[in-house]
Amino acid sequence: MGMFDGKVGLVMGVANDRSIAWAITQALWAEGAEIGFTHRVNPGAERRIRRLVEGRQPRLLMSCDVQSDADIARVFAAAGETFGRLDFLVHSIAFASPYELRRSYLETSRAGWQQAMDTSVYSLVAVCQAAAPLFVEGATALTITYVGGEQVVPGYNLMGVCKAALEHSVRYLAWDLGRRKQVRVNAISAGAIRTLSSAGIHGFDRLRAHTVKKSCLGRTIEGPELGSTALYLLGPLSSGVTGETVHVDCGYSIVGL
Ligand code: 0WD
Repeated sequence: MGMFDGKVGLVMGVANDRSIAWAITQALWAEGAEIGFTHRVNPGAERRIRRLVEGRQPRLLMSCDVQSDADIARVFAAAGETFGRLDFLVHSIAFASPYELRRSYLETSRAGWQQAMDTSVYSLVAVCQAAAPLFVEGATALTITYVGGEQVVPGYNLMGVCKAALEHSVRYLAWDLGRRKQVRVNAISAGAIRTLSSAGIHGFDRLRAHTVKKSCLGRTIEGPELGSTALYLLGPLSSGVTGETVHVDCGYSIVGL
């Protein structure tokens, strides 16, 4: 019997088979969860995710631009019609223009800031807001952050500031949703892993190599390690845990130099 048998949720942010959201999906499926998916509004993104999930024939697979309130409303209305409720929600989405990420933080433009904050931070608030009426008592939400939100990681720049805001949003959302429906909201702070979006981070390969040198375990993390921590945070084993950022980074973030 799976830990997620009879549970249904939404995973937002599978771009391809290297996505963190995909590692989480596989862990959830292995434990019996039913999952609906949203992908970015882009024919390539749709093709890639359709290919990945077709064997499972998900009842919900829709595009959703998280910068659009109308899109979010459309998706959660469909989730309501299709599933009638949500036991969990995975938000694995971030974006900053590569142009902004190549520049120093000092040179961040207003438009670049707004786009990055909107896509990477406000989107979590927006989707939790839309999901709230569907969340069952004790439902869970999860997002993904990075140590660049706590410490200066040269090259991570604007996205680091987004992650700081995201982590604090997790705490405020944990308060609001916890008081309302015992809904828990947590974040995984993931170690560096090669995906479509991390490829946009300047010096990402150097950063991964540094992880091997600096982390307690002397290696980088693997997708399944993110999947298993997601199972813990989304499921009953973490029933007393909310508003937390759990580091899954081979101990990288606890080491000073
Ligand atoms: O090392 C890493 N890869 C780490 C990633 C370390 C620590 C944290 N993270 C975070 C990212 O910042 C992000 O929040 O994990 C989350 C997932 O990132 P990922 O799995 O590394 O990246 P990817 O597979 O590219 O998924 C991010 C997706 C986008 O993919 P594409 O490549 O198609 O842009 O975020 C989605 C999109 O699917 N996305 C959007 N979805 C809806 N509306 C939007 C948008 N406006 N923008 C981006």
